[in-house]
Order: sequence, then C-alpha cells, then structure tokens
Amino acid sequence: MHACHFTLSKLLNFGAAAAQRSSNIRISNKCSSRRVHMENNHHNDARGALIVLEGLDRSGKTSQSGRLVSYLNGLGHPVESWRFPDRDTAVGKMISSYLSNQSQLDDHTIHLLFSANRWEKRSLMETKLKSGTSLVVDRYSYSGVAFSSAKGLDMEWCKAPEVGLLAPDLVVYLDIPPEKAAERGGYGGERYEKLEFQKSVAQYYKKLSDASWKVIDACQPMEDVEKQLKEIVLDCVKSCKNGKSVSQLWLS
Ligand code: Z5A
Ligand code: MG
Repeated sequence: MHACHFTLSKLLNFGAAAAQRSSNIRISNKCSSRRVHMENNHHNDARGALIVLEGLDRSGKTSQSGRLVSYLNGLGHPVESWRFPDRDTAVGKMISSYLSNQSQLDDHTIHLLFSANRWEKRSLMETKLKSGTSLVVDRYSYSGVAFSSAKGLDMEWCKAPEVGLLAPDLVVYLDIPPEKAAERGGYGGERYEKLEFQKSVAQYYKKLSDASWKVIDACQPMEDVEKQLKEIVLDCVKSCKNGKSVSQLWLS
C-alpha cells in the first residue's frame, strides 16, 4: 500500500515535469510524429531498428511480432520482441491489475502509468538499438494517446509525457474494422475490449497517423499480412544499419 502511494506520488511529479517540459518544448500540431534528431547521432552506425506495431485489440500484433522476430533472426539480424504495457515491472503490475478490472484508477493517473512504463525502458531501448539489436515493439506511445484520448482526455495533454521517448523508425498499423476484430478469439476479457470504445480508438489512431506510417490490411489471412510486413520491415532494418539516425518522439 505504502509502495503504491509512493509510486503514484512520484508519477504525479513525473506528470508535472512532463507538463513543464511541454511548455519549454513546443509539440508539433502539424504532424503527429514530427521528430528532431538526437545529438551525437553520428555515432549511430550499424544500429538496430525500432519497429512498432500498432492496431486495435485483436488486430494480430502479437501473432505478427513473433513471426517477424523469427524471420529477422533467421536472416542473422539481432532482434528482440518487446511489448507495452510491459507487465513484468512494478508499474506494469499496476497497469495489469487496472486492465483486468482488479483496481480502479483515475484516467489521468493510468495514462501516466502507461507512459512511465515506457520511460522505465527507454535507456535499455537506446542501449539495445545502439549496440545493433533491432526491437519489434507490440504497442507504443500511439496506443497510449489513442486509448486515453478515446476516454475523453485532451490529445495534446496525452502526448506531453511521451515527448522525448525514442521515435520509431517504422510504425506499422494493422488495420481492421472494429467489428471484425471483435469476431476474433478471446475478445471481451479486459477493460477496453468493447466495440464502441474500439471504434473511438480507431478514430484517434487516424488522427495520430501520418504519411510515414505503413498500413496493412489486417483482415487478410495471417500469412499474407506476414509477407507484407516482412518486406516493409526488412527495408527499414537495412536503412538503420546504413546509419539512419535515432530521433525522439514529438519534439518540434
Ligand atoms: N493500452 C493503453 O491504454 N495505453 C498504452 O499506453 C498501451 C496500451 C501501451 C492491453 O494491451 C491494453 O492496453 C490494450 C491497449 C491498452 N487494450 N485494448 N484493447 P495488450 O497489448 O495486452 O492487448 P491487445 O494487443 O490489445 O490484445 P491482443 O489480444 O494481444 O491483440 P493482438 O496482439 O493485436 O492480436 P493477436 O493476439 O495476435 O491475435 C488475436 C486473435 O486473432 C488470435 O486468436 C489470433 O489467432 C487471431 N488472428 C490474428 N491475426 C489473424 C488473421 N490475420 N486472420 C485471422 N485471425 C487472426
Ligand atoms: Mg497482443
């Protein structure tokens, strides 16, 4: 109980710091994934790629992550499979309890917890990428913003604590109508798995997306989705190996 309060008070400070940062740094309104290059990026030769899979619940992100990692490994590219929320950390356990309706939290508080869950992994993420390991990440900041905005939180407020996290080299959106996703196995177990809510989330994903996103029709058979994904991802991995710089999310 004590530890939980301590974590929450730290998070409120974290939220305040994020708000402070966002007043010092303008968040781009024009392009949701506008980035600035990080300093020292001339040391980024042969780095790994940060590949993010996004999409509605049951769009196939986890299935495709596994296939993609096996494929890249088979080609000799060092790669790891990551996911957010990372339910193994202390923060992740609070998130997991909230998602399974075992605890209740204010919408702003859970938003900051999701963000903190990414921040606690940021430096490890950077180390991995710089040492040449690619990361296939199942959900990232876009999920954070889309889901919290769908609850009615201000979208810019939702983006503020994400500013400064590492920007993905590639965002792939697995596109499926909410009705189709609901027909897939296991739907209905967790807090957000409700059709009307998923429709609203899809609208916010649209607002967040930009021309750099790759969209794959996730209603196709799994093998077809996999084939398209592999082609897109391989190009990205190669361009990162050739020295494409690491950048940060949502700085203008
Ligand atoms: N959330 C948030 O609010 N804020 C945040 O910052 C973050 C997340 C990061 C938990 O996420 C919730 O947290 C999530 C968003 C919120 N809530 N929702 N909704 P999660 O990652 O733990 O759960 P999920 O990804 O949404 O659900 P999922 O079941 O893991 O979906 P998936 O990974 O996209 O799908 P899948 O497991 O690969 O496949 C689902 C089923 O469909 C399975 O039976 C497959 O065999 C089948 N499938 C997959 N692809 C196909 C194709 N192509 N054809 C036919 N059947 C298929
Ligand atoms: Mg999943």
